[in-house]
Amino acid sequence: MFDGPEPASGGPAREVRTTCPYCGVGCGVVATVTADGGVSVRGDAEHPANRGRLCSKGSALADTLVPGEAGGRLLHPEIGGRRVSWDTALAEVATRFSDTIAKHGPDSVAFYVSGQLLTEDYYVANKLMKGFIGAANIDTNSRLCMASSVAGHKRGLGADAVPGTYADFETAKLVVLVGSNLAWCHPVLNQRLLAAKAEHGTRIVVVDPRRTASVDGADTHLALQAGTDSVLFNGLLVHLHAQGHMDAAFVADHAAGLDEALAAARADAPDIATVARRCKLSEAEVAAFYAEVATTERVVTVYSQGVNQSSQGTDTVNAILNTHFLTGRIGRPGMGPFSVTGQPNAMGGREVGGLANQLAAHMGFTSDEVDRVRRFWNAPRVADKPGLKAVDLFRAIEAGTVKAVWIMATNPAVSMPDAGRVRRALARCETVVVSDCIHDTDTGRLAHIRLPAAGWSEKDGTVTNSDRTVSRQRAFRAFEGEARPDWWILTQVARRMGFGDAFGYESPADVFREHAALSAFENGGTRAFDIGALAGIGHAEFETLAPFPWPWRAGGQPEARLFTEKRFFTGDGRARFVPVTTTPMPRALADGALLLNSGRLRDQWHTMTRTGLAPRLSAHAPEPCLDLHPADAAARGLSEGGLARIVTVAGEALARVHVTDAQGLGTAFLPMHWTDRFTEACVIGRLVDDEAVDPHSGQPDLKRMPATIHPYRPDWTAFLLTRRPVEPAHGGYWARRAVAGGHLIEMAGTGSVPCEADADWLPGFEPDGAAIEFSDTARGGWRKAWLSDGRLEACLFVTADGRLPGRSWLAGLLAADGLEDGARGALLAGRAPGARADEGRIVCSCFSVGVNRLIAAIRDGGLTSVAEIGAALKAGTNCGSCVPELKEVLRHAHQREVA
Ligand SMILES: Nc1nc2c(c(=O)[nH]1)N[C@H]1C(S)=C(S)[C@@H](COP(=O)(O)OP(=O)(O)OC[C@H]3O[C@@H](n4cnc5c(=O)[nH]c(N)nc54)[C@H](O)[C@@H]3O)O[C@H]1N2
Ligand SMILES: Nc1nc2c(c(=O)[nH]1)N[C@H]1C(S)=C(S)[C@@H](COP(=O)(O)OP(=O)(O)OC[C@H]3O[C@@H](n4cnc5c(=O)[nH]c(N)nc54)[C@H](O)[C@@H]3O)O[C@H]1N2
Ligand code: SF4
Ligand SMILES: [Mo]
Repeated sequence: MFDGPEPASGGPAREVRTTCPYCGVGCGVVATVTADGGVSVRGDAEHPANRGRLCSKGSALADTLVPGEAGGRLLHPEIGGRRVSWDTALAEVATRFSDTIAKHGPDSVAFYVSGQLLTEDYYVANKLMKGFIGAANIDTNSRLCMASSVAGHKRGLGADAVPGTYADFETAKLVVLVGSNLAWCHPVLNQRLLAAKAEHGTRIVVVDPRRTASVDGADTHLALQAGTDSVLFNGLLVHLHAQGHMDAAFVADHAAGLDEALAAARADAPDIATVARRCKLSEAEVAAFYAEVATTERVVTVYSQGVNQSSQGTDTVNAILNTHFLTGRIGRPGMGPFSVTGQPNAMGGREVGGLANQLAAHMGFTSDEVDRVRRFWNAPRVADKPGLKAVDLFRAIEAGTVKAVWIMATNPAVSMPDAGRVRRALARCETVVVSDCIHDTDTGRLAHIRLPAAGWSEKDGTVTNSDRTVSRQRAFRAFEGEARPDWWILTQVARRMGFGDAFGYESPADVFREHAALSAFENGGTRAFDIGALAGIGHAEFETLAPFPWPWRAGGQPEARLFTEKRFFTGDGRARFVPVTTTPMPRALADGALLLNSGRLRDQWHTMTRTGLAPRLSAHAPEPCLDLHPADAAARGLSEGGLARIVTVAGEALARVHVTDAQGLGTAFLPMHWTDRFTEACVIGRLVDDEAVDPHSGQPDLKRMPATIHPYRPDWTAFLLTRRPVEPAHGGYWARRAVAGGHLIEMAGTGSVPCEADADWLPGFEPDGAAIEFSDTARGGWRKAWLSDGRLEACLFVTADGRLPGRSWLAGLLAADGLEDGARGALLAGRAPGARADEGRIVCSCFSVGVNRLIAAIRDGGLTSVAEIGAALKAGTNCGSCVPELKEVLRHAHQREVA
């Protein structure tokens, strides 16, 4: 058995340098482990990505390291829900896969993996499937994330390579954020950008249908109609060309295809008036943007999911690249197209070939490449054609042609479009294996075999961030329970399938060395990804490996910037202009329907399996909220804080309503994070269908789903504070979040007020201790609290008139060891005598400052700026992620005063 890291046992505190497991910024983290095993984290001042900074999620990393079952960890392998030994589980996986292949051929099995695997895990998974099983049915959640950028890069640059480095954000004069909410999704990079702006006035333009937190730091917001980015950039190409802003030497000597691209752009976006009309912007806005780009040499165009997650994502990427080729703004400091990657190792996955249409080390499926990889791996049957992309893969599972699937480090029952179909497909699949660190995930519930994976702090290997910097993730805690790293699990299964000779790895360093060697194998400068300098790296060197950007060719130096010589990875070395024609909306929008957009919140990570454990991260957005424009809300009889039912052709959901003019008219926004584990069905994947995918990248269109929205009018509302999680079953609305010491569950329903005798509305809810209760006949409800050994075990407040006390004080009691004098008597009133007002929703998660306290301080203290708020309450003075919201609160508090 592989033992892994040493547990902390006595001795002085030690510090370990590692990398944050969340976003693609890839910040360096220094973890300090004390003698008793306690962990604290700080930003690594020596890491080139963050130079000491961390955002709210990175700062709260230690809070998510909750040991054992309380942390929700999957601690042991399971078959059919019963604990088994590793040996039994590994043998079962190997046998089931081998048998299926023997009966139905290699294409009847599949892996669905993730940008949250380490490069070493990813390499082994890809090698096993494409080299030894002999099919290319391994795809990754990067299909939902970066696939359009990959395809766009390959068409334009000849290789999937981000040209620049983060330093370009600081040396640019103009940074254009297209479909990227950098402030929430890449917060440390955003902080670097804002620091540069403060220093030398970098101009920032945000192109996004919503007014996001990123707009707060920007000079201009182009709130264009969703899906019209390609019109905007086609128009820009036409404008730059017409106004003589072409770098003629670059275009003549280093690019190809301008005429065709220009012709297509002219047909799509002949003039500013047409662009303005199609994008629903004013002509003045478009003209000003074009003039600024035309007259600024150092322009960085940053793009992310607003571009990628679209049925024309690849074309939009190329429309952006085209403008950089025309002006020769690439391969030079402070300029270039810049795809910011989402997951910590989205890039690593692309390097090893984790997508079904790649082979390995930036190679595809030409016969030369297949032959090269076959010789390097000494593999019997390397796949010679692409495999199924995510949407098709799950459809094949549904159709029964894929009979065994192994899902690693991703939660497709939530994150895939048409997640209802994905769940049905998995429910009927003969063999579903799920490797995850968390026990109870929506996907894990559908598994036959569950394998406990080592998580961040226990795993060891490398990740690559958005600017191609490879960093080490290092282990500093012992494996939880029997959890083991993914590369080890895969290696063990490969050996049991009879491929032991090719899977002799005993450590991540063994895998990394081979990966580095393959990247250089018969490369000769033809493939961008080459880290041949590390092909002979020893264990000790791997331990101390400092962050470096690729390529790092044998005998050379790491190259932070690509294309400095203006040579691209196309056969003739020229960059390729690609003609782009904007396609119509992929789905018809019926009368009264809104376009449902989806994306991320500041403090949650995807399906919340880890960030959902941290009370301080869950306080920022306690419930799933649907953002609506005031006019759209009014037209539907919806108001702030009410509940909405969202209906699409794929499914339904319930969410809390947030009315805001940041949301464009005719559109709505729902966060992607909530799962069945945290709410009564507000799973984003159940609302978005899988009909619209990009023809080049296979990336689904996730941000433009027609939806009708109706009020949900409950007859009763309630909340429950409890030490143990509960999943209500009353058929109405509920949402759970972590609070210190337990869980807070908000509920609402129709019909008669549930009474205590209704046993099944709170299945499994059996609090310890003695109860005190109060029947609130005036409000048609009741309140009850359970106390044991002088501490609060649970309390339940139910009302028919919608009025309930604030939750902060009661939640605080759950965290406390015992009740203070007077608290017991005040319990069922829900508020301590003389206590200060309820904190309300938490805005600053670093110092737990809520919206109610902010408003009171602004009013009572006459505060007028974020700096004054910081001085008075500390809010906004640590990671700074909440500054845009502090400004919003200031604005609203003052507006209300005026009104
Ligand atoms: N806090 C947090 N940070 C994260 C993550 C997380 O879960 N939580 N996940 C990480 C991952 S994997 C990823 S991929 C990144 C994603 O990072 P982002 O791409 O920045 O995040 P999203 O919120 O998905 O989408 C960005 C924006 O696209 C806009 N948009 C929608 N449609 C259009 C359109 O047609 N045109 C334009 N121009 N914009 C449009 C949306 O309004 C949204 O504001 O974030 C990473 N960082
Ligand atoms: N509608 C809509 N849908 C979307 C998006 C959107 O914007 N809108 N965004 C899409 C994008 S960009 C992405 S990246 C996806 C993300 O979607 P998912 O990949 O499904 O989301 P996660 O919650 O990050 O799932 C990761 C899982 O891996 C587990 N895990 C973490 N570390 C490890 C490890 O080391 N080993 C193993 N075996 N397991 C581990 C976690 O506990 C968690 O269960 O969602 C996509 N879906
Ligand atoms: S910016 Fe991204 S990588 Fe850096 S601390 Fe925050 S989540 Fe982690
Ligand atoms: Mo992503």
